[in-house]
Amino acid sequence: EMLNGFSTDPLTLTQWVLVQQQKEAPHARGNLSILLNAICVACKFVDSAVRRAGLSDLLGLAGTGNIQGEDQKKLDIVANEVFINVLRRSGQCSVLVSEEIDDEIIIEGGGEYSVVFDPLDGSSNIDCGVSIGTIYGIYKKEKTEAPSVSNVLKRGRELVGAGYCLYGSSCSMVLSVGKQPAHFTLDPSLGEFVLTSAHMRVPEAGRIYSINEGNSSLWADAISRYVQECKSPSNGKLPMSLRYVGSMVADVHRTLLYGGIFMYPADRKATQGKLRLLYEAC
Ligand code: P6P
Repeated sequence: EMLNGFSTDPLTLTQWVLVQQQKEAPHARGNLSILLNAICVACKFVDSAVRRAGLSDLLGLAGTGNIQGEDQKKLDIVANEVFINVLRRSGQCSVLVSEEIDDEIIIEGGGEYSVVFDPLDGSSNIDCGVSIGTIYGIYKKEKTEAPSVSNVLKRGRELVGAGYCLYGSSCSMVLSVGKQPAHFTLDPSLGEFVLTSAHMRVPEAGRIYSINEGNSSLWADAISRYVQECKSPSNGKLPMSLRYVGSMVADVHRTLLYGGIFMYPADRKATQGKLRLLYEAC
């Protein structure tokens, strides 16, 4: 309900997680809720660092590289450290796997969850103020499983939770714990993510296609034919619009909200595609 532009029935992410978990798993001990709230706290810290980056010495390169062979930005390092520390302190994780570091982190005496995350995807866009994001996925370790990287080398269907946080014109958290994703928007004056859509569903049809046209000379013929159809529909319909930010979380979020298609197909340069299954397909 809205009254003079103010929601009179706000539901924060913290409350939603508790209500959702209570409904889904009434006998749960609340460990997943604690973990989800830790992820939420980490994202708020990263959002705060991203907003201040231009004003503090947080822009630019860190002078190091990551296992992906990418130059790390200072914010990459900050975001990675924040996630590792907040997740470790949550007491719910036994394995952390970050796109920014070479090996998995095993937490002795940790909890039953393993988290894979890209703490700051799209960081090549940081210095020009383009939206960037965090991507995460949560697996639950079987009681009999020893903590190891194999806890996260499972099918996506075995994820118990996954989502992303978009640091854009506003800060959006999109989160699923097995059902349709919910969308929360950070209210900076509250420091809380407030529910904006309880059941996100991509529109049936969309007028936007999203791909890096700069790679068109490298595409397989089928991709070229499909993109040509987007640009010049054989049924005489109006062409689709191209929108490509080059920051996956921004491109995916827009596609989820407005419809259409986002693609990063394998090509002669990236023969296995560029986006990493473990992190960017959560
Ligand atoms: P390209 C960012 O570096 C990223 O991993 C994704 O966020 C993004 O979708 C993709 O790479 C952009 O790649 O080759 O189009 O610059």
